[in-house]
Amino acid sequence: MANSQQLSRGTVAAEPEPIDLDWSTTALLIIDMQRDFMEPGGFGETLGNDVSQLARAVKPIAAVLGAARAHDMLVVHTREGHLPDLSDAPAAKTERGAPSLRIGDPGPMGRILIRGEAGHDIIPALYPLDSEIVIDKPGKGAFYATELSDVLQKYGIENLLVCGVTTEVCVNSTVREANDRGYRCVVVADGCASYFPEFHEMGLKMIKAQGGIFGWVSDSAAVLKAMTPAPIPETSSI
Ligand code: C5J
Repeated sequence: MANSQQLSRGTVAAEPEPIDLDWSTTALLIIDMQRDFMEPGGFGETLGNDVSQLARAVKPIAAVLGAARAHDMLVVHTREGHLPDLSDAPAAKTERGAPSLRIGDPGPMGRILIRGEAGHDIIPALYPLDSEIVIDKPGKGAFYATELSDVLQKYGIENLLVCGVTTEVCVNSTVREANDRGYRCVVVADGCASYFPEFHEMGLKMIKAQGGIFGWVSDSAAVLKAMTPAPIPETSSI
């Protein structure tokens, strides 16, 4: 719920430069915080990744999510995954590489990366409220073959705070798509993670280089500070 101390705008410390945001036209976009990427036995692990690398993003995202909810900000969660008949999964994706299980194969959390299976769902710590929007996407970018553009236009969104996994894949793909569509993207660095720490670092550098070629990079502390009203100074009665 909104509270009387709410700020309508805030300046977020970011690189390459601070950015002033109107919270009423800003949405929080949380990318693919799904069990399939975060937990053993899911898609991420079938690709040979150490899924524990992603856990560090959960607390910072939870903090930003709490602030976004307190500001009545639009919150959009995405989930990567495919229809049970795999009709939206190109062979170029399903046949690639040599994973221990392929997309659609049965695994410990249900069929790998398939909508409706336990592994496809968002982790309990960041579970969407009924009032929040969940976008199911077949690709890496959240705009491809989804209703995300329509949703953001409907709510008058101009700015996106972006968190999620993985930094260099679905977060980067989505930020690039959003940038081309005219959205100002502020990526929350500690609210993103990769199975490869060096890719996380480079993924963020690619976004903020060249004067912010795709967007801005900040962190959860700076975002929370920008969303918190400064204390009112005490006035002396003398
Ligand atoms: C990947 C994603 N890494 N959500 N998906 O395949 O980044």
